[in-house]
Amino acid sequence: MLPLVPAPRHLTRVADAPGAPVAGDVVVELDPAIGAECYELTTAADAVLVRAGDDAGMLRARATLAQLALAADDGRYPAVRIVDGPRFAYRGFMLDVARHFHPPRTICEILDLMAELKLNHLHLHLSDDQGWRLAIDGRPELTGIGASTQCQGGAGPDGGGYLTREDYRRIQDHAASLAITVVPEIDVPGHTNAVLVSYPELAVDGVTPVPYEGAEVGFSQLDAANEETYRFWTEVVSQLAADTDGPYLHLGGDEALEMTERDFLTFLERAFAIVAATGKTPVAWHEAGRSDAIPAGAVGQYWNFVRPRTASEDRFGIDHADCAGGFPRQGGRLILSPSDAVYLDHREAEGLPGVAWAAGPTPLRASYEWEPSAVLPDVPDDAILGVEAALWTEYLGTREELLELMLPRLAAVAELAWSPAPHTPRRIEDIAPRLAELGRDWQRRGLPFTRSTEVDW
Ligand code: TNX
Repeated sequence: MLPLVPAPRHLTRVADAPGAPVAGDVVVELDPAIGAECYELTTAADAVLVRAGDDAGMLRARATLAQLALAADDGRYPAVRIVDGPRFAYRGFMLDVARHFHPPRTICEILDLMAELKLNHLHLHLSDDQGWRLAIDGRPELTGIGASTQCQGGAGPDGGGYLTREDYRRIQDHAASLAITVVPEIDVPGHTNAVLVSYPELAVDGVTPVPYEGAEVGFSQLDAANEETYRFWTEVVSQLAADTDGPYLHLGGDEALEMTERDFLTFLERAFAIVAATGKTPVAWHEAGRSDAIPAGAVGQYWNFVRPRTASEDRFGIDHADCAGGFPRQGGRLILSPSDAVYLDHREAEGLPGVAWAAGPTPLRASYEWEPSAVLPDVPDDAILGVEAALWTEYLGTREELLELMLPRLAAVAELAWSPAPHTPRRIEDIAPRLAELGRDWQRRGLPFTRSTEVDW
């Protein structure tokens, strides 16, 4: 056991260990010089000392203490001294509540799991062709007909659902208590069939489409030439910006595959500006990097492969690295979500649930053994804001289905986003014993997870 670091006099003593067994004191100190989300943790026979840069750092230390408690077999923490902090400022998880609606209690449970893994941004995909999921004042049809549908497939009840403004408030409050920022996404100009069903005047031909509950993408669009489209977008964005604590507002921008390039770029220029005018930082999927009107500081989210497909390799002739590069070239940054590594709706292996459109199944190994700084060689390291895993829910209708696909791969992604860049390539063997430890805890708690073959559970 290490000796307890002598406690400076200005420390506060709190009686309870943060959610873990310790016989003596937990001593905590905040010191901004330690850095955002950073902490120093010392455990000894009967006491714990935590020094943290901010409240988030305190919570990250608590997550580490909870993990140390898992490793302790005599009810005590092992003696350690840990000096720790994140590699990436943005470590995210995206949940699609549009294809299948998932209620606030599931979202809050996911927030708890994220905090255990030191993830700090929850991106909620709140609208898509199959449903609109957030109440907007003055736009009742969005949560009427627009929210009444969802994708077919997956277990769970039929029909959609949506978050009230109060639900959204409560989710953000719970997130804030865990030092997690919520990033809301309303996906435009494509992925908008549910909007067009609700407000057909926004469709190019003004014809009301039929509600859509399939799993295809790329067929819908808002009318870029209609002023009504921008009035709609301004109303939605104004409320969402006012209700959102965090700095980001995600506007989608992906897969508007039947829109002309001119309409796409016209729309994006206006949509970006409307978001920026609220003071929020716009975020968009990397196709939006084709725009030359990206506001300074905006963030792109890269979803193509760990090795970006070139124009000649891509089905639609898109040079994905070049597209994504539009953000850093205009003073913005990038979040990396390579689909063949961190799209967790992909099955881990043949025969398991999940899709496989990216590069076939996505084993645990593929989620862990990639290096963020190597994905887009032309993008400087300081333009990489972070990493985000994504869970699309075309076929995931229940909490159990979500968890089974999230775990254990989310833990592997969380570790690569937190830990320092390795000197040698990451190997799944390095993390496997720690995942097994988490797995024993998930099992005790009755959480569904995939028994990946790379881990000796
Ligand atoms: C791609 S890549 C999507 C989603 C789908 C997902 C299914 C991107 C930004 N969008 O619309 O749900 O694949 O894996």
